[in-house]
Amino acid sequence: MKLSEADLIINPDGSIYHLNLLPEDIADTVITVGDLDRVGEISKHFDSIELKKGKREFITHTGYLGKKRITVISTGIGTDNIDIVFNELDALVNINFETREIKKELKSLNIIRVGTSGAVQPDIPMGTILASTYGLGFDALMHYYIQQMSGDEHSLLDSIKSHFSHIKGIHPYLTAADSTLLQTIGKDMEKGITVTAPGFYAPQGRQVRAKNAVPNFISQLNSFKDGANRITNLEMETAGIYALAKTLGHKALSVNAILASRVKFEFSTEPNKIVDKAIQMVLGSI
Ligand code: R1P
Repeated sequence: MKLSEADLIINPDGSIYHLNLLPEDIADTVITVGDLDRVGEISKHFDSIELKKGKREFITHTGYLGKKRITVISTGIGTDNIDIVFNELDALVNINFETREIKKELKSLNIIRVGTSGAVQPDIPMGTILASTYGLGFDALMHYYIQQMSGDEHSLLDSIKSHFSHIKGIHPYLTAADSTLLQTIGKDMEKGITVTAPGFYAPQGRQVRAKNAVPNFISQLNSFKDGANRITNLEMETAGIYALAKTLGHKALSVNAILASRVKFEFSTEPNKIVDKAIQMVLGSI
């Protein structure tokens, strides 16, 4: 089937619409970050950088760490941007841009998020590096896609839905991390379920001036338990990354640098050091 020019927009120079990248520009291992400035903080560790490109908030550096070719790309904030980045990364490897047809042999990328996050459990201090066992989406992205779920994901999601059933308008979705990436890159990291929120303030339980509709949000998150599974942290991309990666046949892991404790009302005075620790752990095991 030939994809139309409106469904898949290719720029006149042959690059994909938002990311401004050509198919040959990306490696099979991709690190995603929210913050544009973090792209350089990662690529400065590369032995060589082959390209730097960008458009809007989507900055890309591709290079080599030893013999391994790696792409680092910024997504900006939120699962709406994850929709763009993941569909366009997938198109770059799995669609023939000449014929606009889906390739017969599909490629599976290894995608690792290095992002920041706040802990919701009292025993997870600032400075922790946490690998998300599951991404739990409180946003709406995956209501627009057909998601294939495993039996384990279904039963954990059922238990989560009943815990949060009294909160109006929340229809969560859930996806597990890629088990190989979790056991390798995530090996020495704290683990837990990461909640992906559709905002930073009230959707993450922050009370500033606008009145929150959901009281005690953080204690509702940290009181959930199902066997060994508990909710450990909050951020804004992981659930979309896990769910879209799996839907498109890619492997994903989200690594969270814990900058804040939401139960102790603390924010780190040295956030860059914590992010750097996460970067070192990922690059050391990639
Ligand atoms: C909010 O400040 C942003 O920080 C976190 C959240 O997921 C959100 O994107 O991650 P990044 O530091 O990777 O952007």
